[in-house]
Amino acid sequence: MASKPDYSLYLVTDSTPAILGAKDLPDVVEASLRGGVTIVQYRDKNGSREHVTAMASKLHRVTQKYGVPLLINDRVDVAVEIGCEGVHIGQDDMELQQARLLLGPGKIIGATASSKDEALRACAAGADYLGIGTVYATATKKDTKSIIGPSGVSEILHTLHEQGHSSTPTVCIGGVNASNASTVLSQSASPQKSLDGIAVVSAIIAADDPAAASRHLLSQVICAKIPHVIAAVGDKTPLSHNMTNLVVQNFAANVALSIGASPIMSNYAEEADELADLGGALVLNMGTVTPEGMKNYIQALRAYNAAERPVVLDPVGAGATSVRRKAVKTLLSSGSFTIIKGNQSEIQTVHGATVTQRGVDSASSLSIAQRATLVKSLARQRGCVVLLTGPTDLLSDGRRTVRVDNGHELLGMITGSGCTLGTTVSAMAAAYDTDPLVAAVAGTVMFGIAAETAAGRQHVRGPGSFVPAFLDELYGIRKATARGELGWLALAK
Ligand code: 3NM
Ligand code: MG
Repeated sequence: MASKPDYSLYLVTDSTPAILGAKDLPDVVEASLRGGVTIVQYRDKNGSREHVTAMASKLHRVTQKYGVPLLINDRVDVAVEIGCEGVHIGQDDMELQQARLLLGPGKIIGATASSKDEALRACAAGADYLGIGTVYATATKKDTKSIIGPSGVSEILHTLHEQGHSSTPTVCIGGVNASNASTVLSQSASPQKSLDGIAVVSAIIAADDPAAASRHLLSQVICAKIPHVIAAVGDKTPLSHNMTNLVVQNFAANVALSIGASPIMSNYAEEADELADLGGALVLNMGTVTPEGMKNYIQALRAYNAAERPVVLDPVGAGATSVRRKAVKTLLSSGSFTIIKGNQSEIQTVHGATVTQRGVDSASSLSIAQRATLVKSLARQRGCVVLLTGPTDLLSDGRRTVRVDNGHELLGMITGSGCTLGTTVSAMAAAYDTDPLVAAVAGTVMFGIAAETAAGRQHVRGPGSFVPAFLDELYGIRKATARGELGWLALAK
């Protein structure tokens, strides 16, 4: 678990009957992990050392299966004994530095902060992240110091930014649930610093269906990050280097400009080394495959991989011919991709190229659940984000799987809408390179909402008038977001 922890959806456990009920804690934790929980804290204030150690080992086996860190509340000795990923220390618990000595430098140590002073002290003592709260009054923890609300969270975030701790991850805790998660995330955020995620106990542990509750909370966290991604594109004007087919070059460049990116349509890979150093992203669009084109793709892929910049693969028509199937295999074995985007048959082909025994049936129409399994499986195999487009778009990084229901059928009646979505997510991934899944979701949601809004304009009568209206709406969303107006986000499905 060398990669940076993801604090998007932080589950804190509770074993008391009032919250856990008659359920089995490891079962509940496993269900929550299936639903997308990204980090788990085992919290048991009353259990004996034997019980806590045994349960911690059990939970660790579960979290390891999902590649998610397990932290232990307070009991540093237990964390040391079972070798889990870290601890969470409250203000009344063992000193942070002492915990660091016992755990060593590689482990995660989080701290609770209910005020600016506590937050700054914890940062100075070397906390890896902060749990900020109590946001809302909660029956789960009755001895909370103060209820600070979203405005209190916002003040602490502001102080952290001012005092040079912008990079310390933060979650908020206390009474956070599906009905207020979006509110606390948006109301506490500023362009300088926003929460990395939410920490919850009862919203998941006491839920009838912990997996569904987790999925719902996770989509709210991801949704709340969308404006930051879109704003980052506007601020950074990232290069979107497209190696794409002639049919869509013009449209893709216009889409890139509308969302605030800087397009370059260059199919000549000799330029790729220099372009890769400009901090942008590459789109490899297989729309027209030729032997010469493949050489260029591979050279550019290697240049962007070497520069550690995002690469989007758009395997257009991947299953259509043996030439394209072979091209996909060659590209997959020539480097790594950040995002693979395609329709169902393209993604099935890419998946088949990886696991070989699968046949390709472009006519088969998978259910949403089957498509979710497909994107997750391919994302795991390739270690990247997979975006499967359709009336419902499905995205996964292998751990978190998200559906997006925005879009409009007119997108299917114009040329290059899929290709330009590739361009869009490349710009998002370039500007927001800490989390390519969130970047891809942001691009997909922005694209879909722009299409819906454009299609609803009075002057739009069909595909012809739709295209310019669509560009206008992409531009409109970007401008509104830069002004902090997020009404459009309410349309996200
Ligand atoms: N710490 P629920 S509030 C464990 O404010 C904990 O530091 C808090 O439970 C703090 O999500 C809390 O059920 C309990 O409200 C949060
Ligand atoms: Mg504590």
